[in-house]
Amino acid sequence: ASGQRKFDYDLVVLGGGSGGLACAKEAVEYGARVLCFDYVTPTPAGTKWGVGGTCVNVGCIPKKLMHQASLLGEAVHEAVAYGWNVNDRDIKPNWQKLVKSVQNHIKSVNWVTRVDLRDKQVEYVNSLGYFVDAHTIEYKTKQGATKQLTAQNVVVAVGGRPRYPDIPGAKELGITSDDIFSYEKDPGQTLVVGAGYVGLECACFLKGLGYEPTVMVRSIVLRGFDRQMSELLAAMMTERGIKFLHTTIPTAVERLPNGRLLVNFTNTSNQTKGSEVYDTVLWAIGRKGLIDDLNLAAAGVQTRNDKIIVDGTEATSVPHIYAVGDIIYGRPELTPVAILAGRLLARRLFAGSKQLMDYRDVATTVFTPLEYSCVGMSEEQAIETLGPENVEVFHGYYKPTEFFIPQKSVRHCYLKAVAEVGGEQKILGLHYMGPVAGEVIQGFAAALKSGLTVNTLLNTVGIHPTTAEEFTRLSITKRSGRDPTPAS
Ligand code: FAD
Ligand code: NA7
Repeated sequence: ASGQRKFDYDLVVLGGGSGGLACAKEAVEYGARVLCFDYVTPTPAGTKWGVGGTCVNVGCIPKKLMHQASLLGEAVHEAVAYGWNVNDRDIKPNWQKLVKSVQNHIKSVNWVTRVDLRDKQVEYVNSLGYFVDAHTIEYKTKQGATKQLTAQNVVVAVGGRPRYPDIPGAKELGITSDDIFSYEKDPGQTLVVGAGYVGLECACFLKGLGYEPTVMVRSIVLRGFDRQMSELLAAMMTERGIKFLHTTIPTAVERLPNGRLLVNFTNTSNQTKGSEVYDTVLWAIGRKGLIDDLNLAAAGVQTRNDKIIVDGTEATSVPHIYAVGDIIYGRPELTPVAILAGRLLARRLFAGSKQLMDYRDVATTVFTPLEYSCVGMSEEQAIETLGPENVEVFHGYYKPTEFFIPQKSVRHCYLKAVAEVGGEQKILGLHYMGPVAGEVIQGFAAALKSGLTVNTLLNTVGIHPTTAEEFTRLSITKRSGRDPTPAS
């Protein structure tokens, strides 16, 4: 009944990132008429990028490529121990060349995304969309005209952007993860402010590429993650030569006549003031949800802090307006979470599905040189939920076979399983620090979601020689007090 349609579109998606694109593309599969807005406001340093959102342009993808570049630098040195004849021992990366390769890949993904949208007949508008009322979205065309369109359903998937501290020089002189992956200058000596996973990952790939990063930590590293694993990770980073300024906050940044950046800071534990000179200052102090441009009040959508409140169906306070991805209050900020939530929402809206997004037990990885991956509860969460007497922790250090020949430090390869004490000893959380952690934990995440127990884990025959097999031979409990370090 096309002539009778009340709205221009069945679905308008605000934000063409991981969640928005997944939702839009799934919705057209079921015959919905879909339009997707995506617009990137340039950073204070002037960086901008194409369609696809954070993950593709300034998140997961360039981060993983730079992580890989840094691991390869390490591998070249190890290759010598393995008998490779590497003639030029002064092995150095070329930052500009790396950035170009990374950006070329991103541009190809932008291109494929646009072609995909065209093929699937998702209408794409490269403008900032905002509400006029609960069913009407307004935007400006490239020519400056103001246009409006109506939608039966709206999905807000606008994601977030890095925060800047409110101190002199922050925006003018500092950069963020939005700039670093396309940064034209060698970053040089870099101060990374913030010790969440973004800050640690950036510091690690910079170190691997030969720069001298310092991480400024306001309170603790990796708030929200398992404490023991986080401390182990920081110790591993320190051992690799990454400097930490603990309990320190920046107070001002100024440019010196020689072009370098003078950062003033205060150590909050003893109130001493200090300063240091760097080539680059990278803010990694968390992200802000992009609600300011949306005019949400006109639609009646409720927010908390800078995020949108949704129920178990991703519906906001206005029933036909939904939100998915990083913009949702209180959910994991990860690409696969945004994608699955977007896809399931489209199926519920247009294919009669009832399946809800399950935000529990989402696995994640911190891409530091020895990677850290986990799924389920941290040791602290388990103890808080069940009480210390009801939690058993199996743990062990291990030596990856491939570490022996280059005589790599094995002290930080560690894993643990957090389990219930009684009954079938259900596993509540798995934590792993070592090579290719994400690849190791992904399969175990499916097992954990299926109700994995200690018995099943220990009855699983490992694949030898891998690092993942260590999970099948965890025998030492923390409670036993036995040394979890292997004998040789
Ligand atoms: P986004 O992907 O941010 O997309 C939102 C889009 O909407 C953006 O393009 C934005 O410009 C646009 N937009 C905003 N407002 C409007 C508007 N009013 N109108 C039109 N368009 C608008 N996740 C992982 O799973 N693994 C990782 O390894 C990982 N690494 C990361 C590394 C970094 C450095 C960062 C910053 C993030 C990383 N993430 C990672 C997180 C991941 O990128 C996000 O969780 C994911 O991109 C969120 O998707 P989204 O759809 O919610 O939003
Ligand atoms: P996070 O995980 O929010 O981490 C931000 C880090 O920056 C954290 O260590 C904070 O310390 C620190 N921080 C925050 N504000 C400041 C100021 N003003 N000065 C100095 N240091 C500060 O953000 P990420 O960008 O790493 O990750 C983004 C999201 O992805 C995150 O929300 C996760 O859910 C997933 P604190 O511990 O608060 O003292």
